[in-house]
Amino acid sequence: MSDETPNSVTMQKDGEVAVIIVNNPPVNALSWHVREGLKTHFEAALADDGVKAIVLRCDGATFIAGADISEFGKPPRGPDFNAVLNMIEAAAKPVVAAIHGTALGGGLETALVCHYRVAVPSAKLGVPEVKLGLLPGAGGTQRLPRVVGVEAAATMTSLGDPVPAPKAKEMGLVDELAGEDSLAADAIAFARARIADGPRPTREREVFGDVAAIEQLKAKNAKRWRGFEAPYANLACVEAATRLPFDEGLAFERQEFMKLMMGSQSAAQRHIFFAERQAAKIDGLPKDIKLRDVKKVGIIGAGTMGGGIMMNFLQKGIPCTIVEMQQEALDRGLGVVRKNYDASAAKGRFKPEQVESMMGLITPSLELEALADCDLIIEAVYENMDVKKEIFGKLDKIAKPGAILASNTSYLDVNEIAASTSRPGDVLGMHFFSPANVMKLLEVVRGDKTADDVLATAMATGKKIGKVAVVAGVCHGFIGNRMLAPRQIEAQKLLLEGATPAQVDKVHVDFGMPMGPFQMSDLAGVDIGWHRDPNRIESIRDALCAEGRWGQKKQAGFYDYDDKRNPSESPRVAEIIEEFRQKAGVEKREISDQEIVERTLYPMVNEGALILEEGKAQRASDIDVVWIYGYGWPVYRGGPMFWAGLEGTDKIAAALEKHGFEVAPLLKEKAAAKAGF
Ligand code: 3H9
Repeated sequence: MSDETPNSVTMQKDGEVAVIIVNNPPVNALSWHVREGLKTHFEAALADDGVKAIVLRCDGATFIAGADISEFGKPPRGPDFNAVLNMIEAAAKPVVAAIHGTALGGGLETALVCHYRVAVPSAKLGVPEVKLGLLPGAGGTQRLPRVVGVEAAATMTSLGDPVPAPKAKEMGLVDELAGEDSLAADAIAFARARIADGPRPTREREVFGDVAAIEQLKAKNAKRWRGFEAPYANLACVEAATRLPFDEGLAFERQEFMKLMMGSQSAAQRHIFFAERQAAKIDGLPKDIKLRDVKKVGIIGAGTMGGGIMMNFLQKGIPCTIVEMQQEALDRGLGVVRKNYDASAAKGRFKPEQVESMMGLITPSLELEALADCDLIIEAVYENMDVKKEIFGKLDKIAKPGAILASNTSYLDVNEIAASTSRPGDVLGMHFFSPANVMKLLEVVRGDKTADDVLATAMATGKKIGKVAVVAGVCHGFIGNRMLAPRQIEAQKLLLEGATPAQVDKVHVDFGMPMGPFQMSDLAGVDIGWHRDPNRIESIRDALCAEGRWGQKKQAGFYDYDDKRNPSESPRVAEIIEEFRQKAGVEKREISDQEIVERTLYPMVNEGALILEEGKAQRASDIDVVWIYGYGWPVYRGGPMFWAGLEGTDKIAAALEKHGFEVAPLLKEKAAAKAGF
């Protein structure tokens, strides 16, 4: 080891047991110096005749949480990981992994070359590489089926969800559960007791279980895995383990790992891993800023949004007061919340008593005055500036000093709302996405006068309720909806020129989106934001609305729907489009799928560039996070701004110019440099 090598691995001795300890905060990732330290200390322990057994454990919050993802794509440094693992597995003395926190990815692979595993009950073990577009590339796909069998190995690798230690014990992945506070001592005692048994190399064990489980997993998850490469590569490796000798299986795994590692999907998924964590950081704010307490939350409006927002807080045990104007609306809203919880309970997600205790946290009221003791009040009434200003004006007189006043507006000017109070520093936007209890995105909209601690508290609150929170600046539609607008406008123009709703939607679904612009419009309601004058018909959408084609809820929108909401192409919509085409004097022509991409997806990148230029998003990766978690942008394409880099910003700028768009200066700059965002 060189002098500047961090001392991230150390060794202690307890009689005949050597204890090798990893300490590489924050998550004990397998950085180059950890691999080097493991090699050095295992070699020393193996060479020491006084050592009869070895324990591997970690200091800090967790066992090894995986390879160091920040090293991926950089020139290799330090010893090869597989070589280190093979050395540990070949040890002539029993090696015991002592696991707390999370043993993930390369961390579990390290535990799998140890001959035995001891874990505290709160530990979790898993191979989440698939979520990074990868597979366990250090023998995980070959060793797991030898320890837990084909079905469990296939499930763990292809889904990537960790297994709690007690379940891992049942599966044979953990040999013994240790005391929650006595892992170090228990592992040493366990190792001492294994001296007589000797080593148990995993590679020498037989693969067991039924390979049919792999096909069953594929069938069950076909929808979830649409477009993804990694789940299938994981399964191919587990399948290979059933028929290839260990070393050949390892070579196959290596080859598949490298394919994924070099591909764009994993690059995109790794980008999102870091982007999601980066989004939580607020530029220019001290990390240790004092947050305000949020112990009680007020919600104004018991509609779909208000009820959905409240559910997030109830699930975290935070009491909520919910206010509506009419008893009937309040009852209806609470009824929906209960129905949702009962449905979740029926699926086993909650116990019936949990539902009761969550419902018990609600204080319903018809008076805004009931919000006087709330620390955070979220207004979720319909989109009307006058109504919102009136509510905030009243709240100003009711809310206690220091309470945070948030609007769930999806478009409106948060500064104007804040100006209707005498405390604009306490006001900001908290824009949830529908269904608010399910969608992970939260846009936290920072007004010109929003106080730093208010912003930081809203971001931390978002995290607490399981959301991925992103800071947005005040502008029409903030980040997500602002970028949606040019896409929807262009999609309508394409209809006039000759495309059909089904063609446009198919291009988006093939791209990996959960639905296309017209399917989305039908689901959300074609009438949202409509002027409601059936005689004023200025667009295809106006014509649809005037005929009551308001989307799925009316069984008619851009598509026709049957009783089960199955869509079919609508002859009436085709007629409406044709009428409009003639009126507008537009000649019908063949529209290529590529043109649909260029005119609906490229303008989103352009709008994203404007958002960045104007400082309405802190960074390009925040925009990606918004689209992944708010709109279902395929994670394997990394979000629109990351995708722009893959697609080529020069290609995008040129196509936008060709189609008559004004290209954002930042996009032009990136295009000239052939750079991504
Ligand atoms: C792998 O192992 C491939 C192998 O098969 C080998 C093939 C040859 N590397 O999430 P947090 C950072 S692939 C580098 O906020 P938590 C993270 O960015 C890997 N950095 O904490 C953050 O940094 P910052 C398989 C990492 O307590 C900080 O640590 N393993 C890594 O909520 C704290 O993270 C995985 O996929 C890493 N591996 O959750 C596990 N992990 O403070 C990925 C974290 O600067 N990690 N960081 O923002 C996790 O799932 C969670 O981090 C964990 C802790 C559950 C461990």
